[in-house]
Amino acid sequence: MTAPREVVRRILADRTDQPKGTAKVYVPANIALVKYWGKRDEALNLPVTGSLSVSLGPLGSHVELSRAAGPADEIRLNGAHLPADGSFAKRASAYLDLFRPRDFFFAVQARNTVPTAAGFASSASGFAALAKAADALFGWGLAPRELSILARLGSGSAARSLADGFVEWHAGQAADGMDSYAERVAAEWPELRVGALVLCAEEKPVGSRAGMKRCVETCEFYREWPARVARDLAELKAAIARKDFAALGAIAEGNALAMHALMAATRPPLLYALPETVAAMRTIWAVRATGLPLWFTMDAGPNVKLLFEAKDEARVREMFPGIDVVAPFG
Ligand code: 2P0
Repeated sequence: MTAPREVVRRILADRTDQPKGTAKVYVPANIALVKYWGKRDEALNLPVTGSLSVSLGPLGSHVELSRAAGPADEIRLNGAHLPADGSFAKRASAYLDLFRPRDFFFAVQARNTVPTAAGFASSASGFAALAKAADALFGWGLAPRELSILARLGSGSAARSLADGFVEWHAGQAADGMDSYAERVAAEWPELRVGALVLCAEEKPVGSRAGMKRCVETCEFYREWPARVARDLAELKAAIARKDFAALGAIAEGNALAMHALMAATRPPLLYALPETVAAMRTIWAVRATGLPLWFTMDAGPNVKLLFEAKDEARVREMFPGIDVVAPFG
């Protein structure tokens, strides 16, 4: 097994580590249409399967990175100083350790435009922004593929947050993960809309990292998942290429429900849906039966992300007042 530090050493090769002032970057959050669920290597966040997401344009993470004055990392999130022993600061510092020069501490100012309670994950954009900011601060000039690999070492889904639009993360096969990176799918879809339906803003009892590990280890149907994902990925890419919204919606919704079926068959079971989640799904199915092309996807939590096209936005907002709507293609 290759250690994360060894991967970073291979990527950075003989690049310098002289910091240049302050680096300021932004990267979008992303939402998977075909999900990443299960790892073949936990240390390197190498996935069992590929996945395909859409980046959320203006919803994401701004990060400013520079050298800290004192002898410890200084991490601020949305203006507030984070205690060094908190879970977020510890995870960020452990990530920065992977490329920390000797006797060097980082000042990190992170600001999320993903509303924290909106049910869109911010860890993907957070770690992707840290990787991109480090590249800028040290002037490494990494290629997009190398940057995606570096981001993946922080959080798997971060590999997909370094490009706009549709992004495919290739699972890869190499033990060191050098072929496991994400890249943009060449397609535009200006009419596509993603709506966040927030049903519960509380922290979930089992995070996705622990949940996917438990699922791979105990769900007897997990062995069906790779073939399902391979089919969904092929069909989704074809649907994107011909701009077939009903197909995109059906594949994304079906893939999310298949992932949640695996979760339900995990021991002990993982059930992220709340009664409100089920009610929302039934409403979506009922209005779709009346002819409105509205679909959904869900991640490891109770909130629902609506998928629709711009022409239907007013009707969707009527049905679900208070949703946050994103146009991923501007
Ligand atoms: C996804 N999720 O494709 C899937 C769907 C959750 C459900 O990627 O352990 O936070 O850092 O690699 O990236 C969430 O998992 O997990 C996730 P790690 P990550 O968006």
